[in-house]
Amino acid sequence: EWQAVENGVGNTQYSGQVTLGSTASGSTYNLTDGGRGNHRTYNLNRSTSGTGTLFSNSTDTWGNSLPANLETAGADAAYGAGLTWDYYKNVHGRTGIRGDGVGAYSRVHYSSGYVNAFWQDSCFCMTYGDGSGNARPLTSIDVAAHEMTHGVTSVTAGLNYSGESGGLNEATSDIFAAAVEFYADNPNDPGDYLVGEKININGNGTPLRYMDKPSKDGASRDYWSSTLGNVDVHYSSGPANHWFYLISEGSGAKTVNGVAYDSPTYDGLPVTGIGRDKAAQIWFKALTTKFTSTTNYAAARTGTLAVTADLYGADSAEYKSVTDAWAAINVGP
Ligand code: ASN
Ligand code: ZN
Repeated sequence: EWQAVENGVGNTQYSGQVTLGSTASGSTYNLTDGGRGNHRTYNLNRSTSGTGTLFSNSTDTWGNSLPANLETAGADAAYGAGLTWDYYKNVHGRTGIRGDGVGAYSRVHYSSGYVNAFWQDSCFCMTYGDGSGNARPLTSIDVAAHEMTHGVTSVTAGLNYSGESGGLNEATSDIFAAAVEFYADNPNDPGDYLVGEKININGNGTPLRYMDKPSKDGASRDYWSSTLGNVDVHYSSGPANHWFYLISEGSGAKTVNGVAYDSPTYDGLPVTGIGRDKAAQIWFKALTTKFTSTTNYAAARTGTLAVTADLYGADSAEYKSVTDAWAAINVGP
């Protein structure tokens, strides 16, 4: 059946009023993003299996910012997926998670009081809980980009989700979560090097993770050590998140979009930032051309240096900063 590609209005919880891609079939609008590979957004309505129902209505206006209604989480999830689609397409030339122009799908309102979100290769889909207590639905831009990036990692490097490669897998999701949030340039959710700052996951207003100094969360590692592969992948991501912050912004104290950072180095030596756009380009190229399922921190260093030499030359300032940033997290030659 013919479906017309439409632009609807999303009244989101985290990002204000936004444009959402939809499709029209007769007098019914569906939250199927016709301009982005037909990425679909479903309402699980507290179920934990299947796809529930595709969000649809007769107005093409989705959600209510506050108080949120059942469509609101759908609007936020659809917006985050659309931004992530646009980021990979417009910045890295990758159309869709597989690069084949085909969308995935999102499911919101998973279970009750569920404080997490996840990607599954098996359904090529991502799923969001509603949070519980003070924690809000997990449908912020950075969480959406984090989960969708798990799909990209899976079909490219395929980094195994344990040991050091698991930490690099998690860091890849946090790195592109930050990159997408900056790309979005949404005044309601300005770009930052924090993960999950909008969802109040700890109930006290603090974010889930900090890229400038990962140990601020009380569990993540700041630096590589020989025991790094023994900790949870959401903590062994710390040194690579820290690397990304350092290579983007440089070491020491800095304020970006009103957020104050202070990034230390293992060797006590300074790192000069090259900007997050170049940093993201280096990580994306390494992820898609150098990293494999078993890449560890030492191999990630080698891979990023190889692509930096390709992009900027081995005598470049960029190459020196990439080298310095790895040394700053205790990964050396
Ligand atoms: N939200 C978590 C993540 O994407 C879910 C998990 O532990 N896999 O990393
Ligand atoms: Zn993850």
